[in-house]
Formats: sequence, C-alpha cells, structure tokens
Amino acid sequence: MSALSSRTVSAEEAAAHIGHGDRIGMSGFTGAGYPKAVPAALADRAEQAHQRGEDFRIELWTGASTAPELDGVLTEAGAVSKRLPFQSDPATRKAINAGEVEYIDAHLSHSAQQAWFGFYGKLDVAVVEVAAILPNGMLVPSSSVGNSKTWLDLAEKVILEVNAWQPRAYEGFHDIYYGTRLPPQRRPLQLLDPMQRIGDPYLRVDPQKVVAVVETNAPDRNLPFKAVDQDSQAMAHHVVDFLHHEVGQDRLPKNLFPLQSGVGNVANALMTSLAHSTFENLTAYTEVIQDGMLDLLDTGKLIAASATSFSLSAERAAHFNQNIESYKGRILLRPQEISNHPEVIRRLGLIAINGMVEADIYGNVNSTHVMASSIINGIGGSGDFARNAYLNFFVSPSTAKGGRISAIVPFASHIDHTEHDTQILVTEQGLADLRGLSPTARARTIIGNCAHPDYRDRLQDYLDRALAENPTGRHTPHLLAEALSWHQSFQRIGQM
Ligand code: 0RQ
Repeated sequence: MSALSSRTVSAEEAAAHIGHGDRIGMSGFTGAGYPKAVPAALADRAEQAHQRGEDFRIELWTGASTAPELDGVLTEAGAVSKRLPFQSDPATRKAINAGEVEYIDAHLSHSAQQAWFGFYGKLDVAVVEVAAILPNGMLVPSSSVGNSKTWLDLAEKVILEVNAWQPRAYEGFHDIYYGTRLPPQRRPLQLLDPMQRIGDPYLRVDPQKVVAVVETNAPDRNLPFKAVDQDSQAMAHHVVDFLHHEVGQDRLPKNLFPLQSGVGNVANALMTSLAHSTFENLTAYTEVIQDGMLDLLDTGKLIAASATSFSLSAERAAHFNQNIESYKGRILLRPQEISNHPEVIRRLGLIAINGMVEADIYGNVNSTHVMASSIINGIGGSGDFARNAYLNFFVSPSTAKGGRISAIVPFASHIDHTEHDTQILVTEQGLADLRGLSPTARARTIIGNCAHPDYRDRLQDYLDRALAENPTGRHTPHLLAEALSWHQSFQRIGQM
C-alpha cells in the first residue's frame, strides 16, 4: 500500500483545498480519464458561496473536453471564470457564447508548453484521475494522459482520484515522456515509429504536494456515436479511393503512413469504413481512439495505435475494459504535447483526417464557429495535425441543418486552417485535391467536386462575377459584402 493512500478523504474534504480564484488543472481528454467526484463537490462549494453572496470561480484547465460531471456541473454552478484549451460541453458552450466564461481555444500541442512558459499564470491545484497508486508512489494513468503530467509537475497542490472502474491492467499502456526541456535547452524527440517508447509507463508526483486522495468507481463519459449513414459512407469511399490513387502514384506505401483521425461523428464513421477497405498493416499516430479506430484494431487492419486518449461509446468501452489485455502492446497513450507534436507528425508523415464546419471556395477551413460568432467545440488538435501532416483531409457533409446551410461558402465566416494549410476537402459529393493549385483553380475544383448541387450554380456565379468585377484582383477574387450576406441568408433560413 502506498503512503499516499493514508491521505484518502471524501470528495468534499478534497475540494476544500481549492479556493476562489485558483487555477485548477484537471485530467481528462475527450470524455476519458477526468476526475469524477471532486468537480461536483467543488460545484457544491461554489453554489454555497454564491448563496452567501460570495464570489467563487476558478480557472479550469484540462487536456481537452470532459463530461457533464466536470464541465457541466462546474459551469452550471457558475464556478468557472476561464476555460482552456478545448471543450465540447453543451452547458459550457452556452456559457462561453453568452459571454459568461472566457474561453482560450488553443492548439492542443501548445497548452502544456504555454503553461510551462508561464503564459497562463501559476497553477494552484492539479486534480488528476489515475487507475492506481503503486506502493512506490508512482501513478498508473487511466484512459487518457492529456496534460496530466504537466499539471502534476506545475501545480502547488495535488488531488488524486483513484477510479476503480478504470482497469488496473492499464499498467503498461502509457508512455510518459520526461525529457521535455524549455528553450533553448530543447532536444530532438527521438520518436521514429508510432509505437516507439521514449518515456516511462507511470506518471510521477512529488508526494509532498499530494493533499488528498479520493476513491471513485464511475465510468467515463462514453457518448454514443451517430450510426454510419450514407453521407459518411460516401465520404469514406472518396477518401479510400484517393488513398489507393496515391499508392498507385508511389506517393504512399501500400500500408499508407500513420493515420490521425479527429473527433466527431464523421471522423468516427470514416474509421469504421476503412475497416471494409483492402488496406492492411495500418498504423495510427493520433490523438483520440474512437469506436471506429478500435474496430480497425479488432479487424487486424490496424496493427498499432499511439494516442493520448480514448473516446468510446459505453458499449465499446465495456468491450475494451473486458479485453484490455488483448490490446496491450498495440495501444500506447502519451501526453498530448507528444501525441500532437509537430516534429513527430512531420517526421512520421501522417495522414490527418479531421471534421470541419465549413470551407470556402479557396480552401480556408472553419472548424469551430457557427456564423462567425458562436463556438461549437474548439480547434483541438486539428491545427497541430493539419499543418504538419504529409497529407491532410477535411471532411463534412456538403450541407448542414437538413440542407438549409451549405458547408461550402464564398468566404468562411471564421478561419482555423488557412488555404496554405489545407490539402484535400471531402464531402459526400466528392473530393477536391487542392495540392499545387492556385486560388481560382482551387475554387473551381471545390465548387465542382464538393458543393451540393443546390448551391453549386450560386457559388459558380459568385466566382464568375468576382473575377469579372476585380480586373486587378483576380488572384483571390471576392465580392466582400456579398460573401457576408451568404451567411446572413443562412441565418434567416435558420430562423424560419
Ligand atoms: O450540430 O448536432 O446540433 O445538428 O455541428 O456536426 O455533422 O455531426 O459533425 O460530429 O463530425 O463534428 C467540426 C464540430 C464536426 C468537429 C466538428 C453542426 C451540425 C451538428 C456537428 P447538431 P456533425 P461532427 C482532433 C481533431 C474541431 C476539433 C478537431 C470538431 C454539429 O469535427 O469539433 O477537429 N472539430 N479536433 O449540424 C452550422 C454549418 C455546420 C453546422 C456542422 N456549416 N453550419 N452548423 N454543423 N456544420 C481531436 C481533438 O481535438 C480532441
């Protein structure tokens, strides 16, 4: 038994170590490995303080998105002043869009180093879920690593949640790199293969900082994914065809390069569909293992996956937990600063596939906002992967909201990935390979291949008139007022 176990207390006692104005780094990434009990106890404290007329709000840092038991309860209690670096919680989204919570939407590879650089201020408390505390005080991480290493290193006080729902057999699934230095002492990352180990299987913590240990037994978020529909199948078909084409051109080996697949229903469906392709011996160097990627591992088509987290449905999480031993050696979870590291992504030559909200005719991609103003989730790791990948795909159905909104627009209402970063756009209509194309050639390709037929003529007409009306601006011609009114017309349709 570890000496730390003697510090076991209730969630309420643990939450008492957190004060108003504190910056709290919690574990958790895409609904996996987040603390399950302390956030609710903290939300109660905040509510009680508010009833007494006192302010009680914290800054909340995590790996990525969490769950209603963390983001949800704290936001609903009005206990969050600032949130970073990624969320996908309905209550938090609403509070951010209402201007009640400040949101720092950061590249996920940046959050750990920017915390080390001191860009966000001093971290007061880390609240980290683990699968076990070993007798020697080492920590077995659970279903995500995210930023846990950094929060444990930087925080003044540490609260550990030991979750009995997380299999003890997680020991051996993690690779925690402890070689990170700050500039100018940085060294190359000697990671040359997706499954290469460069670190330790355990998280370390200074025992003197541990103020509380809380025992829990609760599942991860485990949201269901939408069933694979016709549109997703069509998109997967376009991607798989294109990959075959690239193999034929000797630009990719037969087993491709390591895959990265983003969050969301579309990215998940694409992975499921790859299970029916003829590719073999695939590998993944990704951020999140969703159901579709576990399916690929189960079929044997994917031989190994490096990630920072799981994001599974309840059914697939139960399957994984029951069969965890069979995945050992085929899955490795790393800190997000390593899973999303630009140096490694570029070296391994990743094939990155991420969802998007909309793309404009020149290939600028919006992954985060509706109508320029309202955030959906955040940029997450999509920028880390897209900019540094060998090949990047952005995928979306060609329309949203029952066909009332076109995902291809003259000018994206918000830009996360610029035309310089995007290579291949995919909708159920087709695929636009933008590599080596000038802006107007990109526009013709995107309109012709990706736009929905209901919007194609209107987009082509926009391009034709933009060319005609900009005799000295034909490089990337726009009709700015009209480009904006496109979005406004969607808003009117949306309100009908
Ligand atoms: O809303 O559910 O209310 O109808 O956006 O859209 O089609 O279900 O797609 O689940 O794949 O998510 C970009 C959000 C796509 C995701 C995004 C509405 C649509 C629906 C979701 P409803 P779908 P997906 C690494 C990679 C950024 C982070 C990232 C995302 C909802 O992929 O968050 O890539 N990406 N990380 O109706 C208005 C449009 C719309 C629209 C879609 N044009 N206008 N609403 N929607 N297009 C992993 C991590 O970083 C953790």
